[in-house]
Amino acid sequence: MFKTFKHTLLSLAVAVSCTAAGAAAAQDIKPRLIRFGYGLNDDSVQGRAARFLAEEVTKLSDGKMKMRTFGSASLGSDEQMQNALVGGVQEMMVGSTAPLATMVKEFGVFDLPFLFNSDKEADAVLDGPLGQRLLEMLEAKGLVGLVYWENGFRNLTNSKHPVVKAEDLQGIKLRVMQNQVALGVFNALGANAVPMPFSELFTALETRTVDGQENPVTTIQSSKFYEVQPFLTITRHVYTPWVVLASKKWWDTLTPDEQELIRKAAAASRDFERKDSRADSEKAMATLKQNGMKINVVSEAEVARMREKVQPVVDKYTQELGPELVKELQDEIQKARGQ
Ligand code: TK8
Repeated sequence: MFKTFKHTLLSLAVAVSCTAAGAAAAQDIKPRLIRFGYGLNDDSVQGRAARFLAEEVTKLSDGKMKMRTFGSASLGSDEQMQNALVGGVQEMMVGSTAPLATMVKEFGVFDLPFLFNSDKEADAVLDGPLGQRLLEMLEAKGLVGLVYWENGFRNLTNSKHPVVKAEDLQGIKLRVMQNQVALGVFNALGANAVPMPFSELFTALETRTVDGQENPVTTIQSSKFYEVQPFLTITRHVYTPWVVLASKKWWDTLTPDEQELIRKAAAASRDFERKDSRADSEKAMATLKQNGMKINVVSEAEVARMREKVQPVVDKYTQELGPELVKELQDEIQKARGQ
């Protein structure tokens, strides 16, 4: 009897160690091709981070999973790619939060002006419970939100004259991102706001279909807007995040190991991208100056006047987006500010 017991124990131990070794050696990862699209050109923060992400996926999967990156909106504008992901005809992308607001209106909170003061505050809110909850809201719409990259604090450029005060925006045809909040805010500031996909923007500026636009300095530099926009006003009016997205239809076909791998690679890309974006901002400012842009920084007193001007539309959109959500966002920013 003792012998049988010992034998049973032994075979149990063998069985347990076999399963453990098997799971560690061969994760459930299949050969996959992932198409990853983005709107900026290859030589941009987005391009560099996309290549980093692709390499990370290769590394973690021992080359089984391959990511092909497509820049310059060659797979479509942010909106078009979002739809392709929902339809399951494209696997992944990165794009701004603004056009996501047409699917999950709450993403419009990031277009409310003058909320964040620093990238530290933005990181804390985005990586905190509120940012994560917004990502989860995408699932019901057919998208998996993985991580936030930094697009950054937006500034104004135009081809007419320096913008020193809000009144200088009067009559300026200004391209804005495609959602109600962005449109309402810039109209309230006195501009003539024109919603348009980013992919059409350079040509629109060049042909003077629009007079101006707003984007972080990294994008103004990498998209060469300085060639067609002599005036830059540092306003930092909005902090726009980018979201790395996967098609839910496609995501559901992945094994848990594959999903975890993509999540891990995405988290690494976020850290890489934010660091790169912040370093690149300083370089971009220098390049813009060298290329002859006339740069002014809007004064604090003027920001206060702009805030006053937009307050009625901020109140209106706060009601539409959800007063509790906006309050929570403001509280989280305050908390991050105190730390
Ligand atoms: C790139 C856009 C861009 C955004 C915009 O596809 O639309 O102005 O700032 O980064 O997402």
